[in-house]
Amino acid sequence: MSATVYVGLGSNEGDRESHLVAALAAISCIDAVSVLGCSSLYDTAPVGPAQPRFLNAVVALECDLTPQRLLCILQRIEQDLGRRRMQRWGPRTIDLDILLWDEEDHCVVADANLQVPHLELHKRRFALEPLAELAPDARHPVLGVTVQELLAKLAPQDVRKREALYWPDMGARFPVHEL
Ligand code: A4P
Ligand code: MG
Repeated sequence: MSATVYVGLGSNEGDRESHLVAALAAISCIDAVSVLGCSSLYDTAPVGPAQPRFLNAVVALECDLTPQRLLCILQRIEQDLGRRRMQRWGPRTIDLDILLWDEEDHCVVADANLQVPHLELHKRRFALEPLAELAPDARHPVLGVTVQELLAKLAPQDVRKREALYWPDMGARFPVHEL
């Protein structure tokens, strides 16, 4: 059964926008996945250890894969784009996180290597702000509140919308959740 899946993208090494665009291009080539929408780009202060600022975005996907299969493919894309896993939460060319899985059977995943919703999602303005562009009314299946309700409760964080050079402008046209 097809699911609507929200994936967070982050980069804080090298040409950050090019890494996000390359990841989006690779995601759009995955069999059984189609891209429904992209948020704007956000320039964000790092959460966790001191490191360069991130560029973050969220994409909405229609996906006929299992969560584990999608994770495996996203990790392969991270590797192909030069991601080296050295320090947890450390600088990276690209990080791809499955944020929400909007489908009856899989909306909560609690495997050793995969937790969906992403365990930090509700604390992170750098993920929730772009997600709210695409799916303000999507409900966090564990906390039982919507994305915009989570955002309303969150303390301010340094998250600034940024003009895109190459990243597509697909978010403003529709909230994906209403499709
Ligand atoms: N994993 C479990 N659940 C998921 C999921 N829902 N999506 C596992 C993707 N992966 C998931 O991730 C470690 C392991 O998480 C994976 O092997 C996978 O099995 P990783 O990408 O290897 O390492 P990481 O990203 O350094 O660790 P982690 O815990 O995933 O960190 P996060 O949550 O990705 O946070 N500040 C700003 N402003 N913007 C950012 O994008 N990102 C991080 C990293 C920290 N601070 C940031 C940002
Ligand atoms: Mg990660």
